[in-house]
Amino acid sequence: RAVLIVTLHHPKTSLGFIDRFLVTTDSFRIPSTIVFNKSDLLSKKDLGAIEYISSIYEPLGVNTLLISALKKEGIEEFKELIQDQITLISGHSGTGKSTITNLLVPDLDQKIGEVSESVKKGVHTTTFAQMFEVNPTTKIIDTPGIKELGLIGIEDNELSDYFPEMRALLGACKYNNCMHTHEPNCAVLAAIDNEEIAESRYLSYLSMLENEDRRW
Ligand SMILES: Nc1nc2c(ncn2[C@@H]2O[C@H](COP(=O)(O)OP(=O)(O)OP(=O)(O)O)[C@@H](O)[C@H]2O)c(=O)[nH]1
Ligand SMILES: [Zn+2]
Repeated sequence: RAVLIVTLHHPKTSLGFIDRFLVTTDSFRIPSTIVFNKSDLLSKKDLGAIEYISSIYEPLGVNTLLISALKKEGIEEFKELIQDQITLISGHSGTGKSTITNLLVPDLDQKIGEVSESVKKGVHTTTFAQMFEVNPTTKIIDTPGIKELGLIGIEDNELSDYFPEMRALLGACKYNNCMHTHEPNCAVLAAIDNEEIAESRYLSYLSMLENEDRRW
């Protein structure tokens, strides 16, 4: 499983970044979970935003979890999620990956970086991926904070295969080489009109198509 640690603030994680991550994990058929960390910092409005984001991703088979590593809230659910598996933990620098790893692997004192006030993107304290044993059947791989996530080796014409809601419409467009951008009788464009596909997801798709190197 791949877990993406997401924070709304300090640092802010964009939907585009989430979508890039999910395209990558989907292309490797790795089940993914979005974990919202730093719940202790969230306002009512923020909680509404998280509910909205969850409502986009849950129907796509990406489950979501709200935790506070600082207040140790939601950690039991997190442990259940990763039990008896190898889990890749990813996310922007400063989202709390090291703090979470420390909670899961008690006899470990990983260096926890301060999120720098000026940059708000955090300083890189984890510089290479490390595997830790939570218990004999449960391991986590803590990856360095990622600022840019490249989608290596995905061709334009296969990109929509890694968006589950577009994949579900495979063969439904008039043209079988449809890129879902302007073509007549495009099932994806129709689904966006019907609000069956979230606009933010489609915008991420377009942005990934536009950016040759597929970086944010
Ligand atoms: N308020 C709050 N702060 C948190 C929480 N979890 C982590 N932090 C703080 O966020 C900062 C960054 O945490 P780290 O665990 O170093 O983040 P990281 O994702 O490992 O960062 P890199 O190692 O740079 O990739 C630290 O100051 C933590 O104390 C949380 O749940 N709430
Ligand atoms: Zn189409």
